[in-house]
Amino acid sequence: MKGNTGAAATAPPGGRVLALCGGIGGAKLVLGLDAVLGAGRLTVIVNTGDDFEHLGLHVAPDLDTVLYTLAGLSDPVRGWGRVDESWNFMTALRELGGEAWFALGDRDLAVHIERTRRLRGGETLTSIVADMARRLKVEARIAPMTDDRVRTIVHTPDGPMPFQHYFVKHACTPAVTSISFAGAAEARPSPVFPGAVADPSLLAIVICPSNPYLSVDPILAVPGVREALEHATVPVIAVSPIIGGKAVKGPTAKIMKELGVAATSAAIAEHYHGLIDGLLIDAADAAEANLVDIRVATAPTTLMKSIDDKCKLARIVLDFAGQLANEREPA
Ligand code: FO1
Repeated sequence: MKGNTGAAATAPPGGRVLALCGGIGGAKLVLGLDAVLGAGRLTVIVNTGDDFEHLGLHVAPDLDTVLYTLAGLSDPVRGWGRVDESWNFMTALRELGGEAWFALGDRDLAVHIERTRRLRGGETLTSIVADMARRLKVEARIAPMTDDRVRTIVHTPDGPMPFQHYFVKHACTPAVTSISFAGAAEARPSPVFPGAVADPSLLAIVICPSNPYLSVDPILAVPGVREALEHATVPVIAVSPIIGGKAVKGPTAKIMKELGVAATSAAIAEHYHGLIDGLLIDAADAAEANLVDIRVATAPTTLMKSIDDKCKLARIVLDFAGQLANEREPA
């Protein structure tokens, strides 16, 4: 909201929201935003730095997590993969001594096979995801951050590791010394992104409570994305993934400590400095609000267990965005 055009304050109630998202944690808020906004008002740009080629297939875990979550098909316990999954393929693969460290369920496999076939036929990831979402009756617009190849590399004392090797094969155990995004400098944003940012009915841009280092930074590393957020004419709001010094799930707090950063919401605000207008934090961290120089709102909880929790948090995010837009002086 750096341009002060007042766009969000005057936007019609039917305006749109653009969300930047990684996997499981971010997808929960995306589900709440979609439910609260109503049909077709949400665009989600998803991290593809976690994508990898495995068993000859193009696997896109964060895209699939968002797709399954919005389609009501995600496994509620694991958070990734499909509900009511069966594992015959993995059992048979293990019997053959195949590479079985990354679990591909039988139903999930269909998405990887179909996506790989279409990519090999020359279709873009943006087009494939849009079509799969339509077939699975998802009304939100889901797009990858880019159609180009960007791969998150986790640097550790044992050497560089492709993301899924660090995350799944090594269960996030190695210490992280730095993170890089191979191919990002040459990548272009998905064609969905410029249109979504420039949409005159856009109300807000939301950075979901995904891991800032592993899930959001790859999106911001695609040339043009960070700049678009910096110059956005609507409020840019992040939801902190940290509660009381801990991450709800995953290695966010561990990585922050390893990178020499305190695992606090104040440090999240610092990480997104110059990019966001407001940070939404959990009431447990309310004391940190004074430590940062951007607007902070507190939610009674940022934990999202039930659909009700997700909708409540989404409403708080949207109210916060509305407040920030209204507080601006007229152009
Ligand atoms: N996570 C795991 O911890 N173990 C797995 O075997 C695994 C398989 C898997 C298959 C498909 C998929 O879409 C996601 C999968 N994930 C698995 C989750 C994935 O590694 C993470 O969600 C992300 O990449 C981090 O956002």
